Amino acid sequence: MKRFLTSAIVLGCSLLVINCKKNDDNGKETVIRDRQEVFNDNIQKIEEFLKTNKMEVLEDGVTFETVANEASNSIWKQTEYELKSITLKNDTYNLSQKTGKYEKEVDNVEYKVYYLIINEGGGEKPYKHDNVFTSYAGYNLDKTSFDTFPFGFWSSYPSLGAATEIISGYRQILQQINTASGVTDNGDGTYTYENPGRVVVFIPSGLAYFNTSRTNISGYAPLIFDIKSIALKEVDHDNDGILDKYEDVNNNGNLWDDDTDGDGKPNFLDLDDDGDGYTTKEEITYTTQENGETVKKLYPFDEIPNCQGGSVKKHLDKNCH
Ligand SMILES: [Ca+2]
Ligand SMILES: [Ca+2]
Ligand SMILES: [Ca+2]
Ligand SMILES: [Ca+2]
Repeated sequence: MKRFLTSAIVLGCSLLVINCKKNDDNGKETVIRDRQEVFNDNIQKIEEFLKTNKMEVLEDGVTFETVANEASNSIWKQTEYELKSITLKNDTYNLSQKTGKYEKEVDNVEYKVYYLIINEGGGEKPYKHDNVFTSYAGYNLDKTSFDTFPFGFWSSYPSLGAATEIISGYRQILQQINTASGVTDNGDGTYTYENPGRVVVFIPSGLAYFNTSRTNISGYAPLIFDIKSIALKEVDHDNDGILDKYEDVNNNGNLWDDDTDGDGKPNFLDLDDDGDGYTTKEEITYTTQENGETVKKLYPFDEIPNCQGGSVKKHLDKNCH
């Protein structure tokens, strides 16, 4: 049984794992190395690390110790936890100060990410846009710890209110493990959780801070995280009454490419999805009688009607409202 504090959820940009955006207009230019070249260099260092270190799993965090190249107890060769890898793309979008629109980071690299599942977790796997409560310990490849956050924090993709956006590699690996099986509100500002998912992941810098250095982290450095996944919340980013998961109109797993009215704001961030001048929330509201009074309600997603003669739900069809 583990405890965490709710007060830990409100955080500024001092927390290392958070993907704080650099100020665009400070006039300083950084020489940026080629992303593919940096990845090639990073993955070589990561694989060398895996082959020449063993790992011990502690209750909170891990320790590494140098062993002979490809020794049977190296992370590369050991069999206690399966060493897995996955190919991930950088899915970071930034709000452009020039156009006022979200634009995807230009990055075509296919990143190989190594990870070991320490515990599957007894809860659910998060959807990419869910808010997730996680805790972590973070290490550099020189085995120094750059940061730990044992109490945990809420993250969001993209950032929403007090829940901050985290680096792409951290966020995406959460989809490989489950949250805790149960979280109990103790009523005193603390919660208790059981059987959280836990993963140790080796993240190339292109899915972390890339050229930006941070306290205890150098530019272009790959990072190691030991992460516990504790809880998730489904999100309605634009608070229009439709959960993010229902705003993937073309059903391709990517919410950024669904922009029904073509105004540059994807539906999950657009208050008026079809651009007819009536907000989505207004369009999915109906009135009914309850105890002799007229009340307003929102249709559950499945029950939102089409326009007469239409083929899509009315909030996506500008021919009616
Ligand atoms: Ca929504
Ligand atoms: Ca889509
Ligand atoms: Ca739109
Ligand atoms: Ca509308």
